[in-house]
Amino acid sequence: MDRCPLVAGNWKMNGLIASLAEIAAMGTAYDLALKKKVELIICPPATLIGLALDVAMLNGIGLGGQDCHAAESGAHTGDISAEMLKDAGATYVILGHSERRADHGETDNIVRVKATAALRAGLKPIICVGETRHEREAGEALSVVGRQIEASLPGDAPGTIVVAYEPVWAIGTGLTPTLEDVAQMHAFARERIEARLGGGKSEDVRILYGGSVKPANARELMHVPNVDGALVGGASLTARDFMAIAEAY
Ligand code: G2H
Repeated sequence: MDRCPLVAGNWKMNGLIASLAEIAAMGTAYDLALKKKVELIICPPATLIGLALDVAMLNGIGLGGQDCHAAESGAHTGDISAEMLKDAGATYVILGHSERRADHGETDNIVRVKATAALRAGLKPIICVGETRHEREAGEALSVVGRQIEASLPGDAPGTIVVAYEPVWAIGTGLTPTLEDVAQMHAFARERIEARLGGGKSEDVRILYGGSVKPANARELMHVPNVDGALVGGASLTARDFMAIAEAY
């Protein structure tokens, strides 16, 4: 199965207008040879999506949101709908990131409803799953991730969804699982995605690894079977590090 790798930068709550210069520098380094090998997107704060559109599109870099509301519009102060992200120029949206699950009480059910809204708006959802340190130490990593996949993915999702496996204990900590653990989890995740979607559709779903991806570990992580790219946080904030990760392909 030919799945084009995706390297997605999650800027989280970082980035001011001056940071657009980093996207411009990424675009300069995203040459034709690299474009043939890997798809790049940046998910900046929503305040920057519209402003980043010209420079990103000019250079073939896609844009994504970091969350969306399940409703199309309405009385939801402070929220942004999938339609609004799409209107601003996004083509992807990250959903169910562990920071959203922890800080905003997002459940698998909420994530699934948001993913359905994103698909309806024409966005590709990047649905995040991953176990906590406590769950891994208790031997529950596979069952937790299996349950999250079952409950967070819309059952009738077309092949445009992306799943990101992000062990919570690896996020922003500099820690990463062993390559064997990553291989085991990604193979398991594809099985569970197939059980959820059926009809061989899991073969079209890209499964990203996320959690302390940096230039120094990108190459080994990206060549693990069933790893179809990376969701990168801290190392996506500068063109130098993000492009070094993209070059790992
Ligand atoms: C995990 C990741 C990006 P970092 O949250 O989604 O962040 O690469 O900083 O661990």
